[in-house]
Amino acid sequence: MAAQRGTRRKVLAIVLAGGEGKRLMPLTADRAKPAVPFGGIYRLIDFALSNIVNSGYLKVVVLTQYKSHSLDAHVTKTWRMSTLLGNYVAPVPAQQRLGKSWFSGSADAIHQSLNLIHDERPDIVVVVGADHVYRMDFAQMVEQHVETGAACTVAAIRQPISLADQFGVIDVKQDDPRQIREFLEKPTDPRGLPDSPEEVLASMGNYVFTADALEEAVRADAAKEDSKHDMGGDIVPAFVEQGDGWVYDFKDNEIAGATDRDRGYWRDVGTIDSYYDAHMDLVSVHPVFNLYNDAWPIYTNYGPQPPAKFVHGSGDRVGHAVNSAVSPGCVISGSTITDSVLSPGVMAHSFSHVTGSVLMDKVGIGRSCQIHRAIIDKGVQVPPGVHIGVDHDHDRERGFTVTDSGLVVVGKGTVIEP
Ligand code: ADQ
Repeated sequence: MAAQRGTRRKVLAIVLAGGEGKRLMPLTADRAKPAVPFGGIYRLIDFALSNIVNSGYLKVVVLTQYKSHSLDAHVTKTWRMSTLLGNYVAPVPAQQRLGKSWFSGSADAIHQSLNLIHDERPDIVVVVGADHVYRMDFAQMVEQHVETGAACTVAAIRQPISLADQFGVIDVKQDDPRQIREFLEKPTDPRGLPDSPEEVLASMGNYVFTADALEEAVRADAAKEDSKHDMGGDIVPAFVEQGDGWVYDFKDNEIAGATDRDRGYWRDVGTIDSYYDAHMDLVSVHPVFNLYNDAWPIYTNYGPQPPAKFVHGSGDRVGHAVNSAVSPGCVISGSTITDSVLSPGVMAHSFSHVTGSVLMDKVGIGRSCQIHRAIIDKGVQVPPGVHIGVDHDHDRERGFTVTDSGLVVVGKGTVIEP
């Protein structure tokens, strides 16, 4: 089976994990975007890495750059594999550089790491981003890449035209919809699809390359002074110009155990709003994204934790949670949690209500608190009686981030006055 899926070719996977994630501030104030916690027990990068490993690719390098300490720690702790069979998931920091500068863009990150490709001598290189929530079998994309004889294949999904300026937008050839006619990185004036004017075909930031072609392309790009050395902005358009850019349509990707609801699910969690919405996709009664599909597991590591516990609190109030994901190590004592995602070690006390919120590791909620549509970062302690997300002016006065849509983010290290 594995050989029929194109995996007989030697494949190296490269994860681009250097993104700064400015639009996720303050969650990225002291961690790289791929290390941002997600879904209670995961980090964003766990989705890309789980997809790679479940696709059968076990030689993986993770190119890191910005504030990479917690990312390195997570990758090393969670993803260390037996080297007996020559398998590895290796974080490679930006220090391994050719010139004086740090990586300037994702293509430069690959250029500076060409020695890794030389060491491994793969036929095919799969390059993926590290900040999306989805399941994808890359072996099916590699199979198409080999079948078409492409040098560069780009995974694509339809997205609303209003989001086109966040994506690489693909226009395909009329006579062969698998060939890219034009690739525009983050266009401000995009054209809709002929059969659906309100949508564009967007690059998912996942690519398959023939190894030699990738090396040649990043070398040529490195020599260009006017290049931003960006995979989406420079490398893919260069392949398209040569008539060698192909599309892999994500809707053709079949995942074992997928449900009708979560088939084809893909979320770019680049902004606070999309990060929050992707959490809400997890906790609805019939989840839009189903974490419970053990045919395609999402792997992670959160250390030893006791089971979550729900207990009577003061005044015999019943501690309970509904439409919520509650991680191990949480204690819900006499408080009510609804439509929320709790990371390990959250402690919530009596008479408190938490609704539509994301609470990260070891957040403490004192007695009689009201927390509404809030994202509270690791370790923040909310003193008794405090309201968050109830009065946005007051939230801003206390230094919390409030988005246009009314989400409140309380960053790591915030001290909240009682
Ligand atoms: P963006 O995500 O905006 O668009 P970019 O910021 O380059 O592009 O990030 C792509 C990936 O590379 C991310 O996973 C990021 O963490 C990583 N990265 C960025 N700079 C890096 C560096 N110097 N070293 C290592 N890793 C780095 C991209 C594509 C679009 C596509 C969207 C899909 O450019 O065409 O539509 O992804 O979300």
